[in-house]
Amino acid sequence: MSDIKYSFGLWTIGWRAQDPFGAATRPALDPAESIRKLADLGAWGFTFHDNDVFPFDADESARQAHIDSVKKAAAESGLVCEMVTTDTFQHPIFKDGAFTSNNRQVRRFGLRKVLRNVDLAAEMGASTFVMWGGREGTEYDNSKDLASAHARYAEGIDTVAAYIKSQGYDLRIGLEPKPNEPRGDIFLPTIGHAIALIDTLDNGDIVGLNPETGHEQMAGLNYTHGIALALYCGKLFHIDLNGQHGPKYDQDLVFGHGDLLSAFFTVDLLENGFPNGGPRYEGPRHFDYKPSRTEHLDGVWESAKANMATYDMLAAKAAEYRADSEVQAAFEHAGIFELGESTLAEGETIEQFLASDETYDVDALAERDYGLVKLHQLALKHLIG
Ligand code: 3MF
Ligand code: MG
Ligand code: MG
Ligand code: MG
Repeated sequence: MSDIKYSFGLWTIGWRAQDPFGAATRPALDPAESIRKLADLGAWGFTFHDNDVFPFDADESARQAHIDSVKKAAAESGLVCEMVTTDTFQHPIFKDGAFTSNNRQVRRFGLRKVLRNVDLAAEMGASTFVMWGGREGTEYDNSKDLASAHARYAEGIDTVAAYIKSQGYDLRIGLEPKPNEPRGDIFLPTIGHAIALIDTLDNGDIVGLNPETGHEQMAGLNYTHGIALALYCGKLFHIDLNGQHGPKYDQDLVFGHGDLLSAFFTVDLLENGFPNGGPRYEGPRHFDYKPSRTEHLDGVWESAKANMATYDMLAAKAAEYRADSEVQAAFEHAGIFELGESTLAEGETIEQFLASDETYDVDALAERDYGLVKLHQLALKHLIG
């Protein structure tokens, strides 16, 4: 196993494989046992929703007993609690949303649940607090005043961020976009939508993104492009890696078991950065996948290992790809390094630019061959050759 910091949500391996058409196919796992098992398999960290660890209706002593059991397993196994998130989607009270429910009492209840969980995240030593608003959305476009819904969403996120600051917690919020499922349309459906809303917040400096591979691909989008934009904007706070085959239901396959080429370029970006330098992702390589419903407990742990093994293999391939002088020459030929040069010269004003008598050989420029197919074939050669 490499020294890459891999992390898993307790709800991933803990998923009992119930779906809209069938009952669970696996028994419940004890969170503390899962933590020990993940540590044995070589993972570095874990993450959880409040209700992955204690039930929604747990009384104070039961809640504390569950938390203590997880803390003990973490301390004994050395597995790091790096992110905590809140379940605002399972209980029927959230059927019309938490922060964006039309019902103000539901919104106040949801906010209280999230703030309580911020305290728990800080207590657990997590550095990221993820917010996936799975029920924030609609089935019908006339279900809500859509401006008020976005205002309430922004208000909720800003309130949580303000609370984190007021308590002096070392936590940043990662919003997780998803286009649909369980709602027909979920608010903040993509990375770009979330970045736009963050820009309107008073406390947006500690609010960023937790993009999930499959969620962007469900929207027909390119995950690597999405996390590149988030990095460029200084907003890639955390990631949910998994596999997906294009726009359909949220498959949550093992990382690389969906679009493998896309997974290769995701790993290449995460491990090797942009060819011309720039911001790097420093957080854990976190998996949010589901062991398929066909698998029993052996398959659960095999699939957990498969995420890490696939990432390791892709990281090794991506390192060879970047180190290959033929690839670097193809980068040069393609103009990838030239794209790192600013279009206007340093200090050149718009007036100077417009006044210059620079001419362009339009025919020659139009005939330029970028060699991008050759470059891509080199990537493919490194991936599967
Ligand atoms: C749903 C998800 C969520 C989020 C989680 C926070 C249940 O499609 O991806 O998992 O990832 O709520 O990380
Ligand atoms: Mg998913
Ligand atoms: Mg998901
Ligand atoms: Mg996720």
